[in-house]
Amino acid sequence: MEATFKEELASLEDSVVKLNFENAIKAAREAITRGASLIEVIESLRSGLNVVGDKFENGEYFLSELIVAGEIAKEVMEIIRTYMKEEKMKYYGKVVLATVEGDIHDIGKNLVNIMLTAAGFEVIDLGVDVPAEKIVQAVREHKPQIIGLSALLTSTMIKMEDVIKALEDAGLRGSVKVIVGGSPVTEEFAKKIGADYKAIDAVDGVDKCRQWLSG
Ligand code: B1M
Repeated sequence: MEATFKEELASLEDSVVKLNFENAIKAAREAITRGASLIEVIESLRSGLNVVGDKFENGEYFLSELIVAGEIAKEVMEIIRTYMKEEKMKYYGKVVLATVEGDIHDIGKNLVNIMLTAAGFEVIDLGVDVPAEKIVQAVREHKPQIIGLSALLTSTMIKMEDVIKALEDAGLRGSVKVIVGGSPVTEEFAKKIGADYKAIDAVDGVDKCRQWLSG
């Protein structure tokens, strides 16, 4: 009997944990073909990556394994991108996205980019390891309504505050909403640094951006 999409999702998660590149890609494709939503695929990928992260933390995996997991995630995201329906019936506005200075994790940010673009936003993605001054410069140049900041390290999330301060110093804070995301970032931290919102995940982030620009 053919595997169901739930079994394929479980296989995707397991293949990410076991760093089996080919199986992970196959399972992601099969899961979608058999009816899994793209959000479910993202969640299985994320669960698998979380286990890889735990294994890295407890010394079972090393940096090389973390790198392979990142490569698998990129390939799965390419599949997601090809299936993502572009519903650009409405143009919502511009979002500048960046992973903050010192941090090179971009899987979550890139997912947010794919989903914002599909939802009808123009995204200016500044990439990873982006200093506050570069973000301020991008706000001057592109005049976005929203800035989305990502950080995956407890040592770099503090750079989000630098961005907000730099925007204030440049007299630009009032012109943009700032949304922050990434696993170490809490709602309390977001409030403390003066961000407008902490996104739980990409879906939540896109919903908030839509809500802000729909009014
Ligand atoms: Co690194 N890493 N890593 N890593 N890595 C973590 C984050 C870690 C938690 C692993 C662990 O120890 N458990 C740990 C951080 C510990 C800490 O700070 N407390 C860690 C470490 C220590 C490191 C290095 C320091 C390792 C070393 O060199 N010794 C190093 C740091 C390099 C640097 O940045 N300067 C490093 C490097 C790497 C790789 C390059 C090998 C690779 C990244 C590849 C890449 O991104 N291109 C990597 C990976 C893959 C991970 C894990 C395994 C997976 C991260 C990921 O992509 N998650 C990670 C373990 C974990 O997260 N549990 C780990 C999936 C992704 C979809 O989730 O990014 O949270 P996330 O995004 C979500 C939401 O948070 C939200 O939406 C997304 C989708 O739903 N979101 C937003 C995120 N940003 C948003 C912005 C928004 C809205 C929503 O704005 C609108």
